[in-house]
Amino acid sequence: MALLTPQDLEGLTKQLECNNNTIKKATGMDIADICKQIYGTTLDGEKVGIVPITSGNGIITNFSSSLLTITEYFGLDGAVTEHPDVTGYYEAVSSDADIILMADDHIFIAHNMKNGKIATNHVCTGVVYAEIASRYKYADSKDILVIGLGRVGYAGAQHLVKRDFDVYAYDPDRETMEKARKELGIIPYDPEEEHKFSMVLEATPNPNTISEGMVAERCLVSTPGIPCGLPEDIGERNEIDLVMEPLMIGVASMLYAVM
Ligand code: NAD
Ligand code: 2YJ
Ligand code: MG
Repeated sequence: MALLTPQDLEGLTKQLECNNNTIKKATGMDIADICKQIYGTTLDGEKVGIVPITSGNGIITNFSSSLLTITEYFGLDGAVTEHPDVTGYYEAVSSDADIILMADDHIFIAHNMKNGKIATNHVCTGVVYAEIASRYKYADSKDILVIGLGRVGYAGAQHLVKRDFDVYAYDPDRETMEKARKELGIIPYDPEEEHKFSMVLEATPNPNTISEGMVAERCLVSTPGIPCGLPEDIGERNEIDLVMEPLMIGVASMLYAVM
């Protein structure tokens, strides 16, 4: 699994604001509106305990401080615990945090201590980027393309099927495709096929996953995938609205998910 790097997390607030503007122009809603629509919840100054975790590859520089930035961006009362791991968890719970945020190399969770709700970053990221793509103002049909059906893309595809879109999907892994066809009812998409979509969710860890034959001239590419799957020249030749940010949009979705 791809780990975030400190470089990915530089200039996050600027990236978040820039993406929020794109989302507003493309959907008429901002990130908070989109999250409210998905989960039917609101945020109200909750106390958030952010616990650094040292296991596996260890602390990622800027990770906890980025989580603090996003809690503050949404008007929450965030704090990074002084100690990591179990001691940090004890600190956060003892200081009466409403929500705990913490991540190791495998999973990143938000846990609401007051109502018991728990959410993972991979599911919440898939769902929010899918929802953003699906709300494209200039969409020419209900067809939507999902590229990559891993932890993030699968959750996104599932959300879109539930929302009654015509969900086409591609993943090079045959078993994954078969599972998504059987369990979700996605329409298998062949990347060699000429079918231009105006809404695309890309959730792979690879670059250049999007080709010219996939995108309509006016298109929204919504992608949590790092690095970006959209080649620059394709973006320039077509009128593509690009939503792409390494952490904060997914975290916003987690916070609303546990309210
Ligand atoms: P994963 O490894 O579970 O899944 C990736 C999937 O992409 C796999 O099924 C793989 O077969 C598929 N894939 C690879 N190349 C492809 C191609 N050319 N076309 C179609 N599919 C292809 O990974 P994940 O946990 O789902 O994460 C996906 C990406 O999203 C990673 O880059 C991860 O770092 C990133 N991510 C970003 C955020 C964020 O907030 N921006 C949050 C979570 C994950
Ligand atoms: O506390 C820290 O600084 C680190 N333990 C954070 C680790 C962050 N984890 C990741 O970046 C992994 N990709 C897991 C996230 C799962 C969601 N894709
Ligand atoms: Mg994100």
